[in-house]
Amino acid sequence: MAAGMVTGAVAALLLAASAVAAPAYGGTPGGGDLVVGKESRFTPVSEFDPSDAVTYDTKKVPASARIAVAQWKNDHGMTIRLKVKGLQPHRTYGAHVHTKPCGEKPDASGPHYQNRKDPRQPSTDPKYANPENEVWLDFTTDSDGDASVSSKHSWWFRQGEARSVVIHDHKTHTGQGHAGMAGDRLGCLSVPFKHAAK
Ligand SMILES: [Cu+2]
Repeated sequence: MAAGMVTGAVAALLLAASAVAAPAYGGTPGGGDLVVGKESRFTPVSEFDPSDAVTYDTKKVPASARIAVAQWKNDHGMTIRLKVKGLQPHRTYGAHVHTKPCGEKPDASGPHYQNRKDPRQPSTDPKYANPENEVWLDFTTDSDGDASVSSKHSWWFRQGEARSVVIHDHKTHTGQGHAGMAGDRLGCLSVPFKHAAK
């Protein structure tokens, strides 16, 4: 089951040490082994670099903001955590794991990763487009524009099919016909998520 936990203050503290990779991923949610950790500053599309986070809207996701994504392997499966720093304060954003890497165009990151794939794409059926079958990382920022959220799953990604985390304009919808939709794609970080490592 997916569980969203927002701990903005902790995110601010941990992300403050952004020059050093390790501290950003401390405080493992649920325990386990860190298998992927990536941290980056958002850069505008005009300076697009596949290794950095990109912002498609420098007002809602400022070019100075930061993002950190981590994946842990643990007894129940995996935990994905997203941390952001320096976004708009007291604002709710949608966020998900997507199937393709970020590109210069917001659509480059493709659809959401789904554990059980909806035969009908784009998927807006709540039976498939839900936070248990996909990885949803919606968050609300604190007064500094910081947030941290994690999502736990009993399954693992298929190899090469989970490639990015996308930040959207608003909270993710859940109703029939618009489930999984969260508005414009504001920013993106390509992440080399791991498949089941036995
Ligand atoms: Cu998305």
